[in-house]
Amino acid sequence: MSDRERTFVMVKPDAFARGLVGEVVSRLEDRGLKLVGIKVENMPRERAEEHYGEHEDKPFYDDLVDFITSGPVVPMVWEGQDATRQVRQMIGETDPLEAEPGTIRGDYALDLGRNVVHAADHEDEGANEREIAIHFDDDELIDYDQHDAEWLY
Ligand code: RTP
Ligand code: MG
Repeated sequence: MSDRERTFVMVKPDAFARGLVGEVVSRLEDRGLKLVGIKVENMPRERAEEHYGEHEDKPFYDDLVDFITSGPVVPMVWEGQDATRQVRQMIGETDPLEAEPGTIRGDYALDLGRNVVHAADHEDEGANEREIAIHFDDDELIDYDQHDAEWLY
């Protein structure tokens, strides 16, 4: 399908600490998205600065980098039709007070900083390629047929 795409998503340290990794993964699986890359790590500060480079001049930038490097994160790559827009919609607004109940942030986020999950911005054309390349080597992303599971049964 021509409009299948890969999108970058990451469980933030607040959600990792609260045991919400499975919840986030489960919601994306339930939506029919295909997991092609996942790891757990303490993000090096240099990479966090690159990841949030677009916010370098914002007053909250230092706090943002401090937060994202404060504990383990789970960077992931998910694939699907219009995956970037789907995921952004599922995540909800940045500020949990604005995020609709039923979205991941609307159901779990504590405040603007501790908002559970990051996802590439669908309005930012190159965001996915850039963020995937920042966090994953090519050989960490795998190819497989999502529905080719007859051997299971
Ligand atoms: P993210 O990049 O983390 O997925 O979040 P987002 O696209 O929904 O929001 P973005 O504008 O990219 O902001 C990145 C993160 O910075 C924090 N933030 N703080 N104090 C503030 O006014 C403020 N604004 C944004 C949030 O934690 C947001 O997720
Ligand atoms: Mg953003």
